[in-house]
Amino acid sequence: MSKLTRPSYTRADNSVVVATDSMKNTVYIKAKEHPVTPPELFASILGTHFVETYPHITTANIKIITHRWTRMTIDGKPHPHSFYRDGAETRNVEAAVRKDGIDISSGIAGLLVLKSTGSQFHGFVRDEYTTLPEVRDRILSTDVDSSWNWKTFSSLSAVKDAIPKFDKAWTDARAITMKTFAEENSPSVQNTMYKMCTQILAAVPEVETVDYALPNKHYFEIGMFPCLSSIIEPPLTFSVDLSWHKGLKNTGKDAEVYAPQSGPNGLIKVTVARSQITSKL
Ligand code: AZA
Repeated sequence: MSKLTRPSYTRADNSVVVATDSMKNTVYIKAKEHPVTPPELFASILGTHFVETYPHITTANIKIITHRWTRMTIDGKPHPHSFYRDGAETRNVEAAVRKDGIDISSGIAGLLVLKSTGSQFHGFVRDEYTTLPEVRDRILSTDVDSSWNWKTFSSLSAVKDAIPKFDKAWTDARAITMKTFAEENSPSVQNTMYKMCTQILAAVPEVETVDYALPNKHYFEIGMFPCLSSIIEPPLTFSVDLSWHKGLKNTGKDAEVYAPQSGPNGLIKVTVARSQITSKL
């Protein structure tokens, strides 16, 4: 909390509070008066309003979440006024607007992806805590949460100068994420997410750092349950396959039926900064 708004928390001095209800009204009015896209621009307009209107407000933190409304295709033609919610994916923007500059982070969240092959994970530490088998072919699935953090903008007018760059960066980051996920024979989530970061840094020169947070959403063939085997005393050879039913084979090369694992699963994170990899770009 800033020094100037601290008395509202410590001494119940509401004279420094801009009511949350007024904030809500401000969002509606600014949305009527200004463009709301790209979200980076609208976040900067809103934040600038707060720091310019209230001398004691030093930073306005704005978060915008954009949901996917995709136009319906009816009888092969785009419908003029009907849309559907196209998945849980969102485009997110966070702006910290100060009197002397604007920091913007743009991102994608909730993009659920799965590939049925073209992913491996082996060579990792094996010790008395390890049950995960080494695999050279696995299902890879994750819920993409990615953000790219822009160099500080000096003012709202610097954000306005950059308007065309925001949609392009989002399109590029989304395409890079999907293409790398789809085409690469991934040796690990760690390495694949690093490659995504370096490509986004190369595609968007105004971005300084890129973050990914990817949960590992495991799908195991029925017959391979490391989580179950871990509760059985060694040797860890316990398996529940389908052979009990007329000798059905569903492991290794015969695997066709897989079950998603409800967790807990790993969450793998990375931040790559341009300054760390400049020589490689
Ligand atoms: N990285 C992966 O790609 N897969 C995994 C990991 C990991 O660190 N841990 N379990 N499965």
